Amino acid sequence: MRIAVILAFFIVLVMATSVEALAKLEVCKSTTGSGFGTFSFELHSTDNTWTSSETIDVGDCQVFSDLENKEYVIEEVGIPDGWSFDSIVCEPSDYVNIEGKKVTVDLSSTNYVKCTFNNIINYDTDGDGLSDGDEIFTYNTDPDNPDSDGDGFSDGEEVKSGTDPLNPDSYIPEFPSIALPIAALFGVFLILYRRK
Ligand SMILES: [Ca+2]
Ligand SMILES: [Ca+2]
Ligand SMILES: [Ca+2]
Repeated sequence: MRIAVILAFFIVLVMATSVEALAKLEVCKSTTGSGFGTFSFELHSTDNTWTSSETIDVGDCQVFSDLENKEYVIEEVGIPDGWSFDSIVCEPSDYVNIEGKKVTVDLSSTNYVKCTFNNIINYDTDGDGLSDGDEIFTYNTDPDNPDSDGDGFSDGEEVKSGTDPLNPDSYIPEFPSIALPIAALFGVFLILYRRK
């Protein structure tokens, strides 16, 4: 009788340990530079028995729980205008393989991995040398107009030279760029004239 009880105990123990624990995957969205945006992700197990697609807003996380202990791929597929991809950081980092905008996570060795996809706001729509994000959030200039104050100098040039890109009375002095070559030419002519 006692042997049967011990045997039953071991059978139950073996059955309990052979049941795989379910795993959890957390995908988070961080950014460099403030702004709003909704980013799209495609997820699937490498054997394609499980697939999902999600959109995640800036600053949010999405948890996928009750996953089988196998390998999963997460890929950022939709990046809104004005943003570009920056990096992926996963914790723990031992069970992941990052390739560009895609990460393969091995949930057969661990039950939980959190991956944070970082995007950077840096698209320069009007080509003035300032990113849309910098124009909107830092300089208050127009991301669709290379010369917001219409003074003939681009927003990028003005920021670089320290003049106000929103004030047409604040512009880059033309004296050094034009006066110096004219003075040099004048000097050359004067020398040539005196030699005659
Ligand atoms: Ca710009
Ligand atoms: Ca601009
Ligand atoms: Ca300007």
